[in-house]
Amino acid sequence: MKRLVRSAASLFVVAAILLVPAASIAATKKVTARPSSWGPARLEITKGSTVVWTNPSTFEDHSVKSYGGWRYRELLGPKAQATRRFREVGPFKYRCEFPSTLMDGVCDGMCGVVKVVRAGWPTGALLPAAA
Ligand SMILES: [Cu+2]
Repeated sequence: MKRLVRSAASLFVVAAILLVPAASIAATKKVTARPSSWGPARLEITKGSTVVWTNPSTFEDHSVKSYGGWRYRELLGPKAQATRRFREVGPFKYRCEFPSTLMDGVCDGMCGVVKVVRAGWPTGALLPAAA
């Protein structure tokens, strides 16, 4: 019985360690439209996280338009925001159409990328000790 309690307790510890990273890593990150760039232009998030693009301007229009193999387009009018949850791993490139240019797959101007990576162990995580 004592042995059963102990293994149940260690199972609980292992379950707690496995559950915490998944729950704590997916997050919501903000990207701000500046007059001619994104802040930050390069964002790394974990799979399942959400990006919120915001336009703080009261008079400028921006847009979030995908390129390079995925489809997304939202107009970001003054004070507007656009939200997307990223469920797949990969680089997701986008640009604002005012202003940026796209030539031969290369963006110049107001360009950004969301790099989505798999959720991993948080820094300093303790691995369960071998039995
Ligand atoms: Cu813009």
